[in-house]
Amino acid sequence: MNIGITVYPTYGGSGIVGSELGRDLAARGHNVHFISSVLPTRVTELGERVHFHEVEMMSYPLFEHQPYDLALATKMATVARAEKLDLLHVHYAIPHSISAILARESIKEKRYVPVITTLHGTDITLVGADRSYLPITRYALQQSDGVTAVSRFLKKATIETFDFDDIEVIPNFICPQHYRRTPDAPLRAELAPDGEKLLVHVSNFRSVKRPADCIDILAKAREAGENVKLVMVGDGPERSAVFYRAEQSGMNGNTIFVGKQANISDYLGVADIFLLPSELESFGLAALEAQACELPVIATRIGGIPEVVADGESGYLSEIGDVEKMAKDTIRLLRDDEMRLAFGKRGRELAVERYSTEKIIPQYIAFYEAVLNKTQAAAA
Ligand code: GMT
Repeated sequence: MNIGITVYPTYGGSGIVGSELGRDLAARGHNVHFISSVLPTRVTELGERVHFHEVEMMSYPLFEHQPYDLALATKMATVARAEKLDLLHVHYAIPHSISAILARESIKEKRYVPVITTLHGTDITLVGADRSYLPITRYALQQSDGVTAVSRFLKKATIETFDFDDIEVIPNFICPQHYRRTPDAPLRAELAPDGEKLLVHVSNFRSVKRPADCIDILAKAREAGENVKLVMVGDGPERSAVFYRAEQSGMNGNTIFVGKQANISDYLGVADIFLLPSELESFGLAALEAQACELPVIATRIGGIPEVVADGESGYLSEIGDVEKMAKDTIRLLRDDEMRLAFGKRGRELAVERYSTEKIIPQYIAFYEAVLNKTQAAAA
């Protein structure tokens, strides 16, 4: 197949999923065309089967905001015709699915290019549900030729908010060869030179991730006598607030901010426990990546997280903001090596059994085929 993929190209779960899906499809012999403003972060190599088409935008003084959606639609239509795309697969509904639908409609006399929209989370729960976007998001869902969601939770939220239920749940995935434990890597000694245990948090430091809760968990663990450090991976609007919290609670000497990292698995592979105290998470890709690296996960019981983290088996779930319980669970796992390792092993088992690329990518391919058959039958 010739597949067009659009994602938000910077850091963020939906961009990672769309990029890794494209890479995997190319490895399976499909031709993948990324259409985006810049090369998506995880697409490091272009090649015979992986192409990149940059969305160009003219700047004009009349525009207070650049109409990216239109420039994207134009690029999608141009690429669809030139590269004979079989379908356009967009990640994150706003505005990608509307741009794709515009592109499809603008060229449909010449070639009908079905649009598949994958919902990731805030495109439904936060942004899409806002009155300013709700009607157009519902229209985008209705007009897409196929819609997938990354969790059962997100499907349910979409039905409730948009009264739209023709949705296939295809969960996020990891490559088990890439995400694995590497406890003897030199990075472990660099981060924990005195044999400390390592907690790790990975996010884009937005307020929904509640990254400052990680500092509170660390502080409580250290108060309880644990020789432990916290590694904060990523960057975003909350970073200075988190830094301040670390300073205020005297934790700055035990917290290492490493910023954005291209290879998250380097950090997950050498750590001991993963912290994800989010307020909102439709799937929790970071938790899945951590489990694949055999890290027990301390997270909140929200959104799609209970579908990914088995409470009491591969981690512990708590209510939002309950740092007391999260710290207690963290301390229990820090003190009991056998239990921590068993949780890690169970997490890896779940990640590989349920969410490996081998299992999930064929589900996308089958979905593409079903949508193509449906649209071809409708045209005949
Ligand atoms: O969080 C967002 O605003 C969007 C999105 C992103 O691009 O990071 O995150 C969502 O998609 C991820 C990949 O499917 C999920 O793992 C995240 O749970 C989800 N974030 C939220 O629902 C807050």
